[in-house]
Amino acid sequence: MTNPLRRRGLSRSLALLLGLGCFGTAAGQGLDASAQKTTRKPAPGAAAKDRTERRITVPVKGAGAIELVLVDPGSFSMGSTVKADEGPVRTVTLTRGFYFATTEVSQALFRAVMGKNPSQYDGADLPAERVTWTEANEFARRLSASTGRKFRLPTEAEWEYACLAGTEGPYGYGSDEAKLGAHAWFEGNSKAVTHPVGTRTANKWGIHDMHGNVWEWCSDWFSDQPGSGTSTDPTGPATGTNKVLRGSSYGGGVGSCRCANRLSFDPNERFVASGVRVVMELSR
Ligand SMILES: [Ca+2]
Repeated sequence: MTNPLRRRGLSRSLALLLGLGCFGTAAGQGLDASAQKTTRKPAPGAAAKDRTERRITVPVKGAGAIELVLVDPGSFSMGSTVKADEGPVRTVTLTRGFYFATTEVSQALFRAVMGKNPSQYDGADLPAERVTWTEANEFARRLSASTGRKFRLPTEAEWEYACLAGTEGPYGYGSDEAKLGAHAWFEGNSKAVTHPVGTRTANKWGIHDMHGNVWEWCSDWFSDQPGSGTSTDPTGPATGTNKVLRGSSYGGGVGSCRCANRLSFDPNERFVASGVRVVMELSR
């Protein structure tokens, strides 16, 4: 029997790759709607080494190392009123610090850990793409096993917090759509292909490519009603049909690249522009 989600996913993949539809390019979209604010605190509960090292590299056999930056606990305004599934804007508190990879997972790193590379565009320093959520989750599990550290996919809240990087959004550098090309490979400059990870300007927390290049899987099940009021360390619904993707891709427009924008696919869908980003938990 044909899975209707897969059928729908294929057509959505094509639309998204071309920057069409509701994920598209409406100028001015969302510039005043999010009003995100962020406060940060020192990371409690972390081992002394993790509290002091803001940027670390973890060696990975066969792929050099993975670089991460420390993201401190804090509160921020999550979501926007631009699209129904992004709102309402609510206060989210993350009580634990975590390390966040400074780039998307490259194909060299993905191949070293997984022994395969599903990507359409071939290049060791290009982001791994056409990765299913199930594969992305397994990547994090194997990376943990081989390094002795705890890697996992980010929650939606962690991802959006790291994307905003203390700004009020809707982008991690502020609100000027004309500046997006300095920070993102998107439909305006990508020439419809992926580009080497970490080659656009990082956000204020030292993180690259949160806008564009490839979409990034999160651990949460998707809900079109992502909560309201306040929440602490949210992890999404207990069950669901689709998993969340964030950040848009080389085919996305300026509206699609907003920090609050959301997309979802079946966890076994091999979406054309789906990549991987990992977080690493602090040692205790
Ligand atoms: Ca990205």
